[in-house]
Amino acid sequence: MSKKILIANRGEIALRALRACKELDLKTVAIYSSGDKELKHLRLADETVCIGPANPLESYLNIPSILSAAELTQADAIYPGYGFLAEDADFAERCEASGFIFIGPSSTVVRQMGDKITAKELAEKSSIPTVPGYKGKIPQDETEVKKIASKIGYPIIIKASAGGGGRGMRVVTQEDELISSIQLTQQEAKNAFGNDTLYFEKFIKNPRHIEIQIVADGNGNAIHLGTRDCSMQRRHQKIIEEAPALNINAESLDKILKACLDLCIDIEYSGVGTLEFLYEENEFYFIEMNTRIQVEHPVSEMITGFDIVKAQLKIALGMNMTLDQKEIVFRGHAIECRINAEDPETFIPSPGTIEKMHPPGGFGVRFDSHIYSGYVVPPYYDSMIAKIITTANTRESCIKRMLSALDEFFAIGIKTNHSLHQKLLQDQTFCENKHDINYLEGAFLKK
Ligand code: MV4
Repeated sequence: MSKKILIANRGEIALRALRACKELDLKTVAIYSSGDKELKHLRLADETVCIGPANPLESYLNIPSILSAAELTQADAIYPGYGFLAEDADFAERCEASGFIFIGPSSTVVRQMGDKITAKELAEKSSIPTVPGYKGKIPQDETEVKKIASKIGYPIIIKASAGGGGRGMRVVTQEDELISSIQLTQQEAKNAFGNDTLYFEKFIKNPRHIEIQIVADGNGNAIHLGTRDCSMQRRHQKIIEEAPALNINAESLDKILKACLDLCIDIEYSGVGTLEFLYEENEFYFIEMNTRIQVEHPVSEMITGFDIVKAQLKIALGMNMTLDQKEIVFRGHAIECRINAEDPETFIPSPGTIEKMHPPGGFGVRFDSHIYSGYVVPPYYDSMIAKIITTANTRESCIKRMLSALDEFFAIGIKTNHSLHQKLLQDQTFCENKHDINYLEGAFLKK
């Protein structure tokens, strides 16, 4: 009997997951909110269940509603995708407790990595370099705290242990701002996460954001699919990602990759995951680990030919698969442009009807999207509507191919960031691969 997967997400990643299920002869249940009746993957799924109103709090974030849909359809496993409940340890735990397979690592590992202090400690135990700082209990005594901060050296960054992805952090440049910054960050962390535990790090000023994709089976086998460079971002939203990251010190990369695999083995990691690093002056600094599939996974797939989503399903369902690093062959380069329904200058979301659209195509062009002519982009969710991925032998030819793909692609009726991508791909700093995490919001937009 073939297993049944409930896809607990929407948009392009729900479609991506559905395609992978079909290839593995798995049955599918697509859940949707009442604001999402026109989603493409609903027409392709074996069963569909409306789980609530358009408001994500009442649908895609509504755990009882999702578990009811899984009961009702007798699903075996739940695919969380990214965003929504993908890294919610309570959700993973409740799936497990209700007898459903959570397609991802164990709720224990999701919880450990969700706590950024614990994540850092686990990384250090497996010899992964982290940002120098302080992660004990922050003392009440002001002189003590000041001592700790000056030992690290200003500027420092205060982070909430329950934060991550850019939430709950504050940079402190001098001692007279330290105490008030701690109080502010603590209060914000308490309000946002119900947990006010903080830690300190040296603030890395102009790093690149490099990440490593791993795949592990929880049984002593782990492989990596190399690096991605995700430095082109605005307000913690990545805009362009590529694989592999170029101009990385080969010796330190080799060490880091090995340490990442050691971590996976040490914590019995099961599923796919991403270790995030800041990279500056030939040094890697681990910051966080994501225990989910990421938006930018296609660029790693394109340079390895390894289907990351299929691997998630196979590992979680205990299907036969081998994870052998020797079988992973890296070839060429890949770039992804995230197409958002938003104003290219103000970045204000622009939902509405896509009156007409044409996807790009051709050799080395991949279009991961749920949109079609006549589709209405709802206002309730993330504004990303498509991902264009190009693959070629070199970074330079990838950029050329992307410019051509962007020329082909159009979606009228809504505003998109199409023109921003065209500008970025012709930008000298980007073309020379000299941008860092501050470039887009800083030098580029101030031009
Ligand atoms: C930092 C940092 C500089 N120094 N930590 C932001 C998201 C979260 N994952 C960690 N982040 C940062 N941590 C130290 N010690 C700068 C950032 C940061 C950042 C990191 C990656 C990608 C984009 C970013 C944008 C602003 C700040």
